[in-house]
Amino acid sequence: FLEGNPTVGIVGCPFSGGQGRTGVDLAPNKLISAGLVDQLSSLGWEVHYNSQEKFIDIPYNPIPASSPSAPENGTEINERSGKKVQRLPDEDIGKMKKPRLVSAVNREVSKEVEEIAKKGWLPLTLGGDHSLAMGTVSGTKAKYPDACLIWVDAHADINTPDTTDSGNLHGCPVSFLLGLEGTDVAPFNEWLKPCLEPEEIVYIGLRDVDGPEKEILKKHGIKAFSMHHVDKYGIGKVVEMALDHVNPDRSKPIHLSYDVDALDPMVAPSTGTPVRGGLTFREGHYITEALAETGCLVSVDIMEVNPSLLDPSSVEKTVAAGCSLARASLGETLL
Ligand code: NNH
Ligand code: MN
Ligand code: MN
Ligand code: MN
Repeated sequence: FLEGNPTVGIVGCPFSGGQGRTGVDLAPNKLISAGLVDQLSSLGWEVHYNSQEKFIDIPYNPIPASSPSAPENGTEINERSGKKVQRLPDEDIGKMKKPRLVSAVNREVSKEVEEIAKKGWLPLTLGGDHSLAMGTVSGTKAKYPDACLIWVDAHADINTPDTTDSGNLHGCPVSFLLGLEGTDVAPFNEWLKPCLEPEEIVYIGLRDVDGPEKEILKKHGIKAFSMHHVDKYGIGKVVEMALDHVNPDRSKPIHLSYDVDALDPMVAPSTGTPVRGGLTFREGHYITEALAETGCLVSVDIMEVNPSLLDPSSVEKTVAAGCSLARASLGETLL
């Protein structure tokens, strides 16, 4: 599906507004500092890398209005970009936290991913938290309307604004992409149109799914392979069954959205919501290798690395895992 020389457009998204912990916004720079650009070039890819500024300067408040560092008139200097930015208020809407910020950032991400995909390149989005998949998947779908989605995660991220307990939008992107009941809300409905059908998504790695999410999966007949299935069938069979479900002829473009918390916390400890009993290093990488092997991968997300959590060796492990998942997705281990 890609055109010309194999080219990857890296979209670094230093964004943490879809959940409660800071630090996940540091991941793109960490992954890049770890040498990802050179690593992908060595695999024979032409690599383009965005400036992250446009995401940093979006004018909703990562700093709470009550913060002493927010001056009277609401303007402040953004530490990251050095630019003066106006902070607009971003009150909860219903249970949703930071809805305007999450929406505005994803709108930019969606445009950028769409633009890269339309050049015939592969967008590789480095999160940031997983709310960013609203942008990445809708951007991919704008170029490839028949793309299927493989969601690798401990969580289903399919809460709606009504079912979410936490109010964190990183737990909700899939419901918005599907257009489930309760997602046709401002500000998201100003730009994000439902673009995914229930039979176009498949999950791998689930082990921490909320009650209402289980109901939604059942109601819409959404295919999910949990860790129980990985144990029962082995990862090789699980990936084959997953592909048979969303891409039986291996003829459709594939978007891979990879939350590193799918990996066991021993493999990827520095992430916001680790859950025991996850994918081994090999199982986690096997998925990316098998997808690379199909030749159908057109877009990849690496999400939820949080370099501010735990000790330096945990951070290094997690960043290294993020880089190697990206490399394996782009064919590193194919012979
Ligand atoms: N299901 C929970 C929620 O809606 C947790 C989601 N957390 C994640 N998802 N890390 O990948 O908030
Ligand atoms: Mn996730
Ligand atoms: Mn997760
Ligand atoms: Mn429909």
